[in-house]
Parts: sequence; structure tokens; C-alpha cells
Amino acid sequence: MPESPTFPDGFVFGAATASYQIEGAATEDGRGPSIWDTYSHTPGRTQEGDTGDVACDHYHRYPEDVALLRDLGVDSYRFSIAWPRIQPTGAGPANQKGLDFYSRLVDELLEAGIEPAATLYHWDLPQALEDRGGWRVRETAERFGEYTALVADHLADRVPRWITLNEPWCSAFLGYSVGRHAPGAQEGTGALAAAHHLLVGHGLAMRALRAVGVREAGITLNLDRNLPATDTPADRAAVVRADTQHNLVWTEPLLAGRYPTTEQETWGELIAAEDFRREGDLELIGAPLDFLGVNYYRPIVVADAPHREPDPARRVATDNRYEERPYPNARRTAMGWPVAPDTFTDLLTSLKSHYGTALPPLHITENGSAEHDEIASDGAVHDTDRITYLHTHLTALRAAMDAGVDVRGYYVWSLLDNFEWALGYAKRFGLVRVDYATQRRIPKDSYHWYRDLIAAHRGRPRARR
Ligand code: IFM
Repeated sequence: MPESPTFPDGFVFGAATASYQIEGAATEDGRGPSIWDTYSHTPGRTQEGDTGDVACDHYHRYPEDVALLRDLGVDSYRFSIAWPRIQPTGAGPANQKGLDFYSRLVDELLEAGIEPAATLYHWDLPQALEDRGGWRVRETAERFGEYTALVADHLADRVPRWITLNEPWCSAFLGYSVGRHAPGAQEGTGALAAAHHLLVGHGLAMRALRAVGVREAGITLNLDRNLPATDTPADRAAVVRADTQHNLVWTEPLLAGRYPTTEQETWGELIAAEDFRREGDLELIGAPLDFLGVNYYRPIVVADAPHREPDPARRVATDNRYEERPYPNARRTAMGWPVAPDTFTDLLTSLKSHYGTALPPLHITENGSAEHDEIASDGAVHDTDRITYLHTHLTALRAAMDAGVDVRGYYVWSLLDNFEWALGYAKRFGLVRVDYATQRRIPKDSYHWYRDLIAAHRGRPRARR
């Protein structure tokens, strides 16, 4: 293995998780149902019918998980707050027991010398709000602002880094267009309205966070590196539509104060017909960020596909006359995703060249890989493919920083194996293996590798094993 990259003093090494993927305790202490409870309990929606009812039982085992983080040596832990634990129906006063859980978690982290980084929304919308229209309607954005104020009032004194939304692309397009995520809708206009209301919700949440003076606040996007299948005008135009759909729909309003100039090309009359945008929205959405969170996993190759017109009946917002093609000559992770770390460098440098000084500092809030892990006869998990993935992506990140991109931190996805949404527990992303039958945690070789990398930056002797 070539030498590991080094990062400047103050660079934040972290690990990330999300509430529904690890907490379990789905009905405990007053938690209300979320759209993911409904979705995962609907037959046929998730692999093997898996649900987050128990997940990694983190709700009860968080002290053990914080101890794992402490031994890993991370500077920061990114977790998410389950909205339905705080407001079981998405409105009204806070459920004290829900707040208390996150308060205990935050205190445990601080005691271990780890900075908490809280995400306010990682997809578990209270079902009661979905019943009133979900992200299709503006009211949900308003409720999100109120919920943020409740949480921030309670935790802002101890949580320095806040993320409003995680990967709103997934909430809007997988949730309301493709239907592969909760709430499982397949609509065109619904998804576009959801995208806009998520951004409005982000703006209102930023206001609530600013009101209590948090140290850092931002949003996390899953940005794609879209590449043309061939160097033809048609495929290059398909890349523009894919970029609009995945990236520009978020980055333009957030960083440039405008809607993407290419959206007419992408959504045609579907977007022109929309009336969910209000005056003042762009100012609200475009309020300055302290950082932009970027989640990156893989590149996407796109080709022109004129036959994939939006279906006039369903008006699916993701059918934009392009389709995905295989990325050539790359290893694939257990998700089937190609491993191409150079594209990570390219994504970051292209963001910088597109937005220049309007680009805030970045945190890589997720990066990692699902692999076909097994427990070896020595009882360990020798996940060399994951180590190579992390090593090469950190090297690619360092290359982007050398090229002038201001990146302040990196969070591995994920601390623990967990509930991978519609794919249930079949995909393992963790640095730590979870045996779901016993809830036993087994740190994998990648955990030890990451611990050594962090320790080397602290000038501490490498841990023995
Ligand atoms: O598990 C997810 C996470 O919830 C959001 N980002 C991508 C991860 C891997 O698919």
C-alpha cells in the first residue's frame, strides 16, 4: 500500500451514521412513526422486508458506540436527529424524552473528546406530515424550521457543527419520483415541488440555527460526477441534463442565488408549469453557508436516450432523456458502484472552478464503501478492499486540496454496518461489523487502518494489534 496522504493541522477526521439506520427503538420514549417506518413495513418495499425497528440498537448501546469512536480517535462524529423523536407528529412542543436521548449522546461524545456534528434531517420525516402532503407542500418546510428551533434551543450550546439536510436529492427524487425511497411516490411535479420545499426548509432551518448563534451551519449534498459515454454533442448534452437533475438544482440556488439556467432543457414544461416558488425564496435559500457538506461515492456515465421522455401520465422527473452506462474498467463495490477515486478529485476541483469564491469551505460528510465482508477464521474482518477504497479516496481528496479546494474535514460512511434503506441489512458499509443477531460489534481491519491514519496525524505512536 503506498504511503497514506497527510492533512493539515486542524483537519477534521470523522465518522458518520444516521438515526433510522442505526437507532432502533422505533416506538420507544414517545417516538412517532416516520415515513421510513411506513415504507419499510410495506411488503415488497425493502430487501427481505427489513426494517429499522431494531437496527444496531444504538438507542440503547450508544455508550459502547461512543467508546468505539473514542478508540478510533476521531475528532468529530456526525449523527442525525430523528425528527419523530422530537415531534412525534411533526408539530407542537418537543417530546422531552427525545431531546434527552440526543442530550445524553452529545454529553457522552464531549466526555470522550469528540465534537458532535448533528444532521437535522436524514430522511425520517414524521408520517403525520407526509399525510398532509410531505415535502410536496410548503407547510413541511415551515414545520422543519420550527423543529430545528426546538432542537437548537436544547443542543446548540454543545453541538458546534450543524447540517440541515442530508442529500435532499434522495428525499425529493428517490422519494417522490423514482419511488425507491420513502414515501415511495412516483410523480414528476411532486418531486420538483419537494426539491424546492426541501431548499426552503433548509433556509428556514439556517435562520433558526443563526438565531441561537451556532458555530457552523451548512447542508450536505450528494453531488455526482457525471461523465459522457462518448464525446458526442448528444452525450455531452445528456451530461448537462444529468448535472442539472443531480447537482445544479441544489448548488445554483444555494451558492449562486438562482435556479439552474438549464432546467428548462431538463424538465421542459414540467417546471414552467410549477407555481410553488415564491418571491424571496432565493434569498432565503441562498443565505451564506459556513460550509458545504459533500457526500461522494462513485462516478456516473450517462448517454443520450431520446426515448426516455418523461412519461406524460406519471411525469417522472428523473426521466430526462439520458440513461446510465457502465463505467469501464473499474472494480465494483458490493453496491455495484465503480471505484474511480480520480473522479472525486475532479468533482471537487470542478466545483471550485464553477463557483470560485462563492464556494464555502467543504466538509466531506460521507465517503466509504460497502464490501462483501466476512468474518475470517481468526475472528477478524480483513476488509482490504475497503481500506484501498478509503486510502485512494483520501489521496484523491488531498489532490483536490493541493489544487486549491478548501476542504476542512472528512467523515467515513459509516461507523457501523447498518440499515441501507431499500437494501435492508444486506449491504455493509461499516468500519465496525455488526452481528445483528447478537448486536456484537467487531472492528474491521479498516477501523484499525483509519485509527492508525488519525494517530499518525496526532503524532501518537501507532496502536498495536
Ligand atoms: O447509507 C447511505 C446514507 O444514508 C446516505 N448516503 C449514502 C449512504 C450509502 O448508500
